[in-house]
Amino acid sequence: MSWEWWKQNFWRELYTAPPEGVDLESFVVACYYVEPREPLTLYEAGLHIAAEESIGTWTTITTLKEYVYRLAAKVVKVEKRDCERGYVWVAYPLELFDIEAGIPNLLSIVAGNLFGLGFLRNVRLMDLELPREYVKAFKGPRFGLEGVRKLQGTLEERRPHLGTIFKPKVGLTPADVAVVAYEAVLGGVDFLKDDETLSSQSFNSVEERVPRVMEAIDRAREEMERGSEVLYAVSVTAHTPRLLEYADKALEHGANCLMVDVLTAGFSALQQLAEDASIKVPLHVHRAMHAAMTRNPLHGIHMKVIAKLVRLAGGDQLHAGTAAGKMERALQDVKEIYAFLRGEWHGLKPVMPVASGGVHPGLVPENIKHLGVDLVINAGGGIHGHPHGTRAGAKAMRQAIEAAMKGIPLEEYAKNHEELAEALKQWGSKRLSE
Ligand code: RUB
Ligand code: CA
Repeated sequence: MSWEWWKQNFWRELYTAPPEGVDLESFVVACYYVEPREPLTLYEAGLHIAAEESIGTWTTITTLKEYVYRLAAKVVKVEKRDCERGYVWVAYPLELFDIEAGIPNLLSIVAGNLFGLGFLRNVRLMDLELPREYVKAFKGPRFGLEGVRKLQGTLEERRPHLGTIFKPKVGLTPADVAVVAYEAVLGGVDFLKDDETLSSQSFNSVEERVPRVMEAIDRAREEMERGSEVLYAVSVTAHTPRLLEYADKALEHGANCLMVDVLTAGFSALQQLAEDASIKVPLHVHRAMHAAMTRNPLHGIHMKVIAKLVRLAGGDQLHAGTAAGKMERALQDVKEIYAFLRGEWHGLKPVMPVASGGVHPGLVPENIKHLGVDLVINAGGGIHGHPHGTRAGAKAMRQAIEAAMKGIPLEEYAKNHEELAEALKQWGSKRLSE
């Protein structure tokens, strides 16, 4: 059988199916943006992806038996945008996956070798449709959006939660971090978190900082007679055995939330935390390193896919981008990711999105306008950079949230809210053109 014959006939047939021939209940469907190198067409590029990631390779092989054909991935749709550049949908039969092997196996197939194929100039996994049977094999978030709201007493009020990140991100002693926590809670934050580069360094170990921060939170809550919980997400990011050790230590010392950098620690580490029956606290998911995969619009993996995987793995809160802030973003994408996190998905609980990165009071109304109120609005510099310190900074953020919720322009609200007025003087405010 010549290569030419294979390519033109059998190959196409094996790796192609009409969309109506694919039952969405028994296929995983991946959408890729593809830029093939000449002379490959978009459709042929799709065939190569389907072959490489299921039962084929670069040439015909003598070991391929007929009974294996049922596992061939299928190109089900091709949509050209510009010459041979465009979108290809590849349907992978469910039997191809070891569902019990979970996310690593899923990614090795739908996001594996294909990224390195030399005849593709660029290729980006845009989205992943998973059948019910696949999703149902995962427990998903234990608390989710409503569970976190319930824990924090905002089921009725439904305002955004205000969060802060300790800054500087590393270096402060546990005693100084506790002072920052105390001030932030008095200023009105609902949520405190370690930054993504902190784990349990010599200058600030988990066992030293957790009891101090928890004590500071309790002291502040008592002073202000605040009944509802303030969560502190302790970063336990580490290689898995160490991560589990940190999680144990944090919980022993009273931690009420854990944080993991999901892309550096791995989806499996997150899932292990989520499925450990002894861990009865929400999991806050940071996405440091995501932009290496998500930022280039032509290559890599779309953040929407990462969001789906985090929901499968059991994250309760996920950094999902801002409408206005310091990190690169496309607003429409951010909105779609938020909609996915909060929407119905085969019965898995919704995830609480987190808007973070360069947020300050002047940006709060735009974030609420575009992203709604079911989220955590996080500010590090935008709180601790307030000219009158952390407590005033947190107050200014709360005032900005109140103003936005009441539909009152910030400048107007600042007339009788001095912390907000100071913050606006420092950083101004911003309206998006959209
Ligand atoms: C923000 C911060 C977070 C970023 C990450 O600090 O420390 O790590 O939110 O970005 P600051 P993303 O408020 O001082 O800018 O949330 O987009 O993953
Ligand atoms: Ca950070």
